[in-house]
Amino acid sequence: PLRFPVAATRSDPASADAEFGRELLEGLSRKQRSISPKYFYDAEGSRLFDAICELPEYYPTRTELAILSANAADIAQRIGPDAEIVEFGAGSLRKVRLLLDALESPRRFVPIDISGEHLQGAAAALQAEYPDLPVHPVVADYTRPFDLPPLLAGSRRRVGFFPGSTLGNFTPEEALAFLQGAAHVLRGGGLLLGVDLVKDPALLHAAYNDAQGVTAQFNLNLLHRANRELGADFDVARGFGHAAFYNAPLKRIEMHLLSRRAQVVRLLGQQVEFAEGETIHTENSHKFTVEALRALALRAGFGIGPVWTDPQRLFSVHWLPA
Ligand code: AVI
Repeated sequence: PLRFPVAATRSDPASADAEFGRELLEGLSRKQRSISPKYFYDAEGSRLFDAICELPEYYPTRTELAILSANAADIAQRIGPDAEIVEFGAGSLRKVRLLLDALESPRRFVPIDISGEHLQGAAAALQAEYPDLPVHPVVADYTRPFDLPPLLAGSRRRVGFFPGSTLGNFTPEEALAFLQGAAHVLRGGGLLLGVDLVKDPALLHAAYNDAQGVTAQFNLNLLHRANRELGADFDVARGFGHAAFYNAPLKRIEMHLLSRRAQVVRLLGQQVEFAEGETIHTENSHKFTVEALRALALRAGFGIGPVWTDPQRLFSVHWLPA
């Protein structure tokens, strides 16, 4: 098996709970308290994220679907025949259907996701729709090393699919490391990468502060999760609120959980004091220019292929040969 990426510690879903507790305590002890956005995605968080994708304000999902559907033939030609498609952060598997339908002879589909329950359900539904396509789900945290199944006999190349601008949730260093690992395991194939573009901050603000408050629920679910899994006593209903804003110099949306009052939270035998207005930084969602994304891809060892965008240039899909 091929190890991805070529680095540090192993991913072990069995120890995920212990890791959440450890990382949360560690993150809460920093000056700017923070926690990795990967902990959003328990079963409830994955469900809430799917609901975000349907919101009128959240343009990335429908825009990327439109780009993929308008350019499916072109994209399929770049990918070529007999490829195995590896999807990173597979979620509900809606977008890959557009690819699979356009491809001449996909050999296998390997969806990778951190949320095991969600992945198994989505993969089983996809398998039922594509009975002749081998579907091989891998439950893993793809920010840590994990094993990819070896290519099947008759497969010619591996092609990565990383839609949704999830790359933007990494720090710039993590994004580079991820792309370097991807370029390594996808050598001879390529990566189809969807990233959100820099745009009018008002549109960005609305997308992360939706009128129905689903994004707020998604953000606050992290605290519910800590209460459920770690026995913490966050007062989610009254004690904390959702805050999201565009940080223009760093070209990113930041999401925070804001303490509405001075309070003490008990968590894993520790007491954590919050001042009124203090925040836990839960997510960055970086926005890219086409040029900046291409420069990053080049540094990571990819070549540069075509980019497809929508008429308003809200979102971009890149073909990066490896
Ligand atoms: C998964 N990821 C690309 C989403 C984003 O837009 O950064 C997560 C999200 N956060 C709030 N809304 C959606």
